[in-house]
Amino acid sequence: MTIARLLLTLFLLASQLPAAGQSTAPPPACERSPYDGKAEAMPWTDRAAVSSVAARPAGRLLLWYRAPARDWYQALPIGNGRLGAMVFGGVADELLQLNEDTLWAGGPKDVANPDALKALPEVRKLLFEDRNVEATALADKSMMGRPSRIQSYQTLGEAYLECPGLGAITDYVRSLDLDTGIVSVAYTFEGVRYTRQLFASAPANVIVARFTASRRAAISLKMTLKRLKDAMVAPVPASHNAIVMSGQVTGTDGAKGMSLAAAALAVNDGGRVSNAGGVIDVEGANSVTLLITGATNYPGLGKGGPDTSIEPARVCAATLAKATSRPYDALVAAHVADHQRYFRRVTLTLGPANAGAEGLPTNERLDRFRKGQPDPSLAALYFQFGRYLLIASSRPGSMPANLQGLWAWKLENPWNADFHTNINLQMNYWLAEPTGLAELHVPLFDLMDSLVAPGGVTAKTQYGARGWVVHHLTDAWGFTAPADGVWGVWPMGAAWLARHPWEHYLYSGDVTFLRERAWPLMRGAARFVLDFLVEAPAGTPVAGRLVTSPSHSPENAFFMKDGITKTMFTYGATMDLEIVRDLLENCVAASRILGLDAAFREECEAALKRLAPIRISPASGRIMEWVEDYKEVEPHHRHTSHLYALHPASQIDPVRTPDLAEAARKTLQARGDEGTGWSLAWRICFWTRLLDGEHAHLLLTHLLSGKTLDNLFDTHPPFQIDGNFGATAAIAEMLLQSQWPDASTPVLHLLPALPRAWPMGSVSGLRAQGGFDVSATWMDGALTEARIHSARGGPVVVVVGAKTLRFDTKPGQTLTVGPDKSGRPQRSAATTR
Ligand code: FUC
Repeated sequence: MTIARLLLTLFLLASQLPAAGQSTAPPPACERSPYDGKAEAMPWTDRAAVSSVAARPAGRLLLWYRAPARDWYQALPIGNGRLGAMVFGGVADELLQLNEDTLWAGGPKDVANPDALKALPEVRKLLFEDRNVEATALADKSMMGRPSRIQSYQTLGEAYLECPGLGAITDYVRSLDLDTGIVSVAYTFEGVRYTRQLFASAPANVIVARFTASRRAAISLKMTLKRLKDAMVAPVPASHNAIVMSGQVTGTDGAKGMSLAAAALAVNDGGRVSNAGGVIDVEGANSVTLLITGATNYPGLGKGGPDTSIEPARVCAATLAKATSRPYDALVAAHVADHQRYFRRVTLTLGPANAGAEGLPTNERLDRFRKGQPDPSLAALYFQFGRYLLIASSRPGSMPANLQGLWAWKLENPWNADFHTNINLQMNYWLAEPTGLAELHVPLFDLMDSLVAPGGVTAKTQYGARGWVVHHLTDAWGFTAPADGVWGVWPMGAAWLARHPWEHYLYSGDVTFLRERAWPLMRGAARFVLDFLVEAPAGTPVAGRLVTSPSHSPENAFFMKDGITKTMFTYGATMDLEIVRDLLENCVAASRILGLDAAFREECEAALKRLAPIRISPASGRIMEWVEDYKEVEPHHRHTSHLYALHPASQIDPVRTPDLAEAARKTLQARGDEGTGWSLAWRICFWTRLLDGEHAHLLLTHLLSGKTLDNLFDTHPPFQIDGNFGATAAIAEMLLQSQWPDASTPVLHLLPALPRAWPMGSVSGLRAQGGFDVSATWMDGALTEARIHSARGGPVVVVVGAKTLRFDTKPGQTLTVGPDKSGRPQRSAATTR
């Protein structure tokens, strides 16, 4: 090297060093401030210098990376339905952002607005007279909930960890194995291979973090718990190895809410552990298992305000004591068995395989996909990730999955990470039945049960109606009134939700469930609707027919006939009419099956005869979104509410209603192929129902390349989990659709929307309405064999390509449907499994 070169190199090196007195290195993790929630993605810096060319770890269904997460959107989620963590995977500085799914600010309140009932006739009159602006002002003044805002779901806090690692780190790898529900981190430092395994155990109710190393006595770490406000950490009295963080939340309104606690305990093999100052300090251990848990004094859905008899710190202590009594091997074995009980019900391979892509770290694989490289198995991974997320965020007894599942790092999260009921909450559960996770649907029914009483008060107070109502959002405290703005005056939330327990019945055929849980929910939602419907007066386009009023097509605005005035407020928006039809038809079917409530059934039937129909615009050939053929303010609006009839309901389909299906296609074409994450997921479902696998796949490609973060979370933006769940359901529907419309003969459509991009593949364990379990393989875009297991027996129609096959099944029987010599499917002998 010449002297000049040497000088230049020295200069360049020096210019990269911090100036004297100025340090750019972040402090060690335990000394950092807790997060203030301001930065968009919760950044994180690991002091270790990581470089890695590590090979892909073993495991078929992996998200994996060669560097620690630099922000929350790269961190990996674990959860047991109740407790969740985002694992950053730092070497010297590790961060676990923690959640407990009941941790909401606020409390129960009677929020119904008594002025609404008086204003209702006037609001309706104004809307029927096309005086929408005046109607908006009056509704804004007299119909909004009191208050009209809810409080946020909040983070539990963070666990900060420090480990040795200030030096060169090689062969770093972190991964999430969807099949085991375990996040692993491994790296080499000073000749020692360090490994961590982290998981959220449902059986033990704790988050487990296990630290091991290739050399004895090599594990040293420090760990503490923090929260931006409302909580303090301390050592657990009379313990040397446990810490507890306790506090009480405050809302944005300053009101004190529920109490919370998080606690951690270290179980070491060798070395020493202490807990001075609320920091767990482990030195020279052979291995360490950290157990972390959290609790609140939330009393349960629908059970009033915080329960002062519950002491969250004590609950945490009891949980940790129980978990500590089990050796690590037993904890991990119980977790894996519990996770796989759900996860392994469905397998999916989509080909052709792309070994190059599959061997890449997930972020690089996504980058390649964004550049247009085909990668069918990325869609299969995304599908299984969606199932993983539901298993991790919605378990029997837990809260339902909210807008972020249960992973949220702020005190005030986007849209409060609430339960949005004008699409998002419902979308979260579209995958539950078809992808073999029916039990995980139950938290939604628990939430619905808890809304019947407050929703009944709102129905009576605001509309003088029977039954129960929910508007466009709810929270952990039974909020059911209109929220946020006049677009919140949309009393169709309960009516839409009522589709869910009905579908749970359709998939299982469980009449006891239908009678005991579904029917009361459906009937109550329908009673509200029956009382809410009004006859459209003379002079309106649907004069003499029943319509909803007031009404919105969530959350789209239109120009009034003057072409200038913008409004969202109306009567009889098409989506409402479709939801009402769906609910009343389902109630008629359910009451017949149950042999119950004949008088009520007749009421439903009478209303159905008078309900305003879905209409096709003579001008555009599209499904009309409103009662008049108004022009949308945003033609590409993210909601496509007026296609509810196509999906999730089954009022429109290409075979039975070809004209409406064609109008739906035109509607979708006009809405375009761009949208938020969840919006694309819904559009994939629509195209799938139109049996257009190519268009469905195009939008799935947009979702994966444009609305998917490095950790495969869906982004609105920001992160919103509905898109993950909705697209998972859509992929299932590309492979299998089932309808049991009149609850007599289920119809199963095999490979209804298979795109050319997936010419070969196999799926097992998908569920179909009528109690069927379906597996299929295909090659060159055509079915090679399907096995259809019937749990309940009974007739079934199977559609494959152009063929329609009819079978009578016995309970427990498996049908095999395969191709004949010409490659077309035919019926073969029914066999018993
Ligand atoms: C609906 C959507 C928004 C967002 C919010 C949580 O209101 O219109 O895009 O997803 O829910």
